[in-house]
Amino acid sequence: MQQEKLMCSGCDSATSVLIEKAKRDGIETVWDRALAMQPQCGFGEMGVCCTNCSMGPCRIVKVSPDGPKMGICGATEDTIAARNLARSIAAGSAAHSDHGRDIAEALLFAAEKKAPIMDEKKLRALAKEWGIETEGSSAEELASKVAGEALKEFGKPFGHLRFVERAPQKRKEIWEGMNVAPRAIDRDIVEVLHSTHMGCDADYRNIMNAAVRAALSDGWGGSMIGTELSDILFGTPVPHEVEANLGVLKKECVNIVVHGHEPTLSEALVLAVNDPDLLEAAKQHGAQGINLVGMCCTGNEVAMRHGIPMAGNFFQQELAVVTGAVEAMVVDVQCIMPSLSQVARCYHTKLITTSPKAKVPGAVHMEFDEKNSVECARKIVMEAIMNFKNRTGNVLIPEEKSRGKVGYSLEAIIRALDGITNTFAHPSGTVKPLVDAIKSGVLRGAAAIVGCNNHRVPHDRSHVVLAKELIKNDVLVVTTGCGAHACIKAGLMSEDAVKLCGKGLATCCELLNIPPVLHMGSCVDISRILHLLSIMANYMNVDIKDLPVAAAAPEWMSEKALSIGTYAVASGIYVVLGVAPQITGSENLTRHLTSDVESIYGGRFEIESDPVQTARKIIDHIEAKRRQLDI
Ligand code: NFS
Ligand code: SF4
Repeated sequence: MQQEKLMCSGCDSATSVLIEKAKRDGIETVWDRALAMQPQCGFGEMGVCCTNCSMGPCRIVKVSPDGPKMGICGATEDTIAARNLARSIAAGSAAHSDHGRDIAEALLFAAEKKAPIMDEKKLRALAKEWGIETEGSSAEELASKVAGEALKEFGKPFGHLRFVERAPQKRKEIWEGMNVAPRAIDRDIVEVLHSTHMGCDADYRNIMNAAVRAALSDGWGGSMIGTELSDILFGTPVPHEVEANLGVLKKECVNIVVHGHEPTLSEALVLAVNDPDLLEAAKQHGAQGINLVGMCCTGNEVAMRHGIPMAGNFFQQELAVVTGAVEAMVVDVQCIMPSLSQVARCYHTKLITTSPKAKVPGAVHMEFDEKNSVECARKIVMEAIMNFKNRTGNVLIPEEKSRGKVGYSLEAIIRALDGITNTFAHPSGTVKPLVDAIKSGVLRGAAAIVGCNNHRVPHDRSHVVLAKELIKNDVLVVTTGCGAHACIKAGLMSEDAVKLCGKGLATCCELLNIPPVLHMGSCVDISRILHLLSIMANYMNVDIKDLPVAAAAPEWMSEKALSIGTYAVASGIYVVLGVAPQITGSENLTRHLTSDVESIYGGRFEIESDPVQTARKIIDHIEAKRRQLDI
């Protein structure tokens, strides 16, 4: 049973075919290591292992039979579990926000170099939103000012983050009342590290307040900066068809997989693979062309903006190499399994790291310089081309691939909705059709399915089963990250998926020509969802917590996912986690997060591993919210 649970249960054949090949080739994958790891450490699993100082590691023990359970310094299970969780949330917020900072710097460099700014309209709108004078300024001047203001968000000494203003008034009051309104991104993250230092904050509720503020500085800060500035610099996504799954690799071509997160690298690669000189070089080296495909969140970014095929999600990264057909796996930051270097060694694949923040022993490091992005990308592509001749006969590209429509940015969703009203105006004016559809009950509500893969759940199954259950019950699904990969692979972003919908949702999809599962981007793009919900709540004159919406991270694993879940809850959203966070050793903390916080923020966590039950709970939540709104 354990083994069966740990293994890929065959959600898609491309994955299972390559797991078999990995076995034949003697390659160990994430599933093998997860199995070898059993049983996992119970103290760690429950979040009550502390290594915050060198008197530890501590688990909680009783000195006398009736005494309290504590670590050596007297930290209780509540303190230890809360500190561990808060530090994870801070790390997640740091990862997303540092990504946002890199994008702001890239926008600044682009402005200096007078490189193209792809969405000037969005740039001008954001400048206006931030009170920057736009009249008479060139795009470069404005880009430079907006980037400068964005960079100040990380360390400004006074005030609150600018994007907090996007939240409904009632939400801002709740945050101010709790003293958790995010101030400056770096500061809010640092404060968590300070207060969770040995001998500092011991009150789990207070620790969680600091963690909430750091998480909000991710969702309404670093991530939102990442998304908005990426759109300005590289273009705001529009809907179009893409192919997905490992079958997108091409036998006759130089295959380059770009994996990681920041669009700066992937955008430069998109330019480089279309360079006529490099295409010619590929031909001279015996290939028919260059095939760039995307993996994980960076795959979402380039699919959304350029229609680059989506090769797969987190648990498929090793398998991409196992095909034997990948000349280069080019990575930047986050969600890159260090095992890739071991796997790559058994094939001809070059693992190329590009970020000074993420080097892997055994990989080739070709540092990516944002000031000289295209030249760096060209060198990387050439490295891949020259590796084509080293491909052995041990190649297996699975046949399976699917198609679907991606690219539903906030703007694209609003434009699609415009299909019914034909009244294009400011976004806030045009959520009317969506709100009308929800009010009339044609649509019951909306749910976000986000997050990673995790060996504790059969690969992709929870994402897919949950999405199917929801659309069957007239709940519109929006998705990002590895959840989005799972959904497109399962065909849920295609026209055919309309057949799986309830009558109301099917009608909406046909009328608007949209799939029932909307791809909204990478994990930083969950900020698009926050923005959409704010606009809807403002339009309806309610708070986000009043909307018939919910979120689920059915296969989550990363610290970023914890930060996302926390800012979602603190923004008033009901969030179902398919994998229990490492907090269950503290009853108080578990109760706090799954129950008590609801009376503060209106959102809360739920832990539910069964995707059908998850759907039931989400639908019940949505129906309860409808009743409260009297619709
Ligand atoms: Ni987001 Fe998960 Fe990673 Fe993306 Fe995939 S694992 S938290 S989904 S690629 S960040
Ligand atoms: Fe142990 Fe306290 Fe040190 Fe943690 S901080 S390792 S509980 S002594």
